[in-house]
Amino acid sequence: MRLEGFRLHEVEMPLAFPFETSFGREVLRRCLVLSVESGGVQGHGECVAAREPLYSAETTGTAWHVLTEFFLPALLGVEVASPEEVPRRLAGWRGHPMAKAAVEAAVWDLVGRLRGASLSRLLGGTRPQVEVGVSLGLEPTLDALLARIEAYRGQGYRRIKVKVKPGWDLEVVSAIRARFGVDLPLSVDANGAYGLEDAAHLQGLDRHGLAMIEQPLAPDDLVDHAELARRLATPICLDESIRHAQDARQALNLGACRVINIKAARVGGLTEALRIHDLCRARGVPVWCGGMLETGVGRAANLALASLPGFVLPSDLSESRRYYAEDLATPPATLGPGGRMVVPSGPGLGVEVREEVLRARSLRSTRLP
Ligand code: OSB
Ligand code: MG
Repeated sequence: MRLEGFRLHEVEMPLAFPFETSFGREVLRRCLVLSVESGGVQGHGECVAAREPLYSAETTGTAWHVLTEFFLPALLGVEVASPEEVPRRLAGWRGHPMAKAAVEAAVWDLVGRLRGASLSRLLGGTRPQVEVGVSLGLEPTLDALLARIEAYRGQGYRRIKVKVKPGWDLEVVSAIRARFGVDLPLSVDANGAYGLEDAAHLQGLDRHGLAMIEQPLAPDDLVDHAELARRLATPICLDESIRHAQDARQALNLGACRVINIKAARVGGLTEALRIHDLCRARGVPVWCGGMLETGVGRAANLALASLPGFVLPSDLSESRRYYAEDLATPPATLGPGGRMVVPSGPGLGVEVREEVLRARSLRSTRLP
């Protein structure tokens, strides 16, 4: 298919609940929505880069820049045989994985729609439904967090993940265990807030039977993660540290983690996400699909990815209403019985973009040609 045109929107979406991590609090979420057109059919991809470079170095601004100056002009009018060709054509430009992933996602959606195949099927998904968990931000008080957990547990989420940071960790996990018992599937995510000097402190988590501790140390500290792993009984899961399949292989060889959180956006696209999935599956390493507070556009792609056979742990995929009062895509993602979410089976992403919401939330837009 020939990539005949692109349209890019920067949108601002009010979050249904503010989301706070060790690096900051989000109330309004910025992201980009990219559309690609071929033969009168459109594919859509979300760029999850945030307003500020906190989770990683990319921002909506840097993504806008590299997309409009480099990536989209290089692909405009180009004939591509398959979505895997997108990362190959963009490989000469270093970095900017979230911007690259958005282009690739839009092309996957386009290909699915042109062929009448769901993204899950194109990727090799094997499950019509996936088990999901919920990721809870830092809360002003412990009581507020416990109330949130109570509510989400009642809705059926299969695993609760709570954000932690120095000063908001051991007591929080103790209180959750005291209130909900040892059987509640529970994990913590530090977004790199600790150092190896905190190893003895983090050992205090071991008695709580956590499913995992996600990204305890800084993204670059693969060697220190391996050292920490030797000192902890709690399995380490890496998120920010894994930028591509090479990182995944080296992290596993070093013993830096036992679980990997796969985010297609963090690793430069779905093709690289598949490589990590295949590597982990071959080595018997469990993976799950991470989230970046995506709108319905990005979440539909995450659901398709999470339907692959190696995604054996509950993914960070919550219902639309957990994130947005008014989502960008329809139908909204909802939780079914047993804490499962249905993987869209329609062509491509299997959801439709609500153009009126996209336009209403748009801060700026551009098109090529
Ligand atoms: O570290 O997994 C993370 C959200 C924004 C940035 C980083 C992370 C997260 C989440 C939210 O944990 C997961 C979700 O989308 O529900
Ligand atoms: Mg994380």
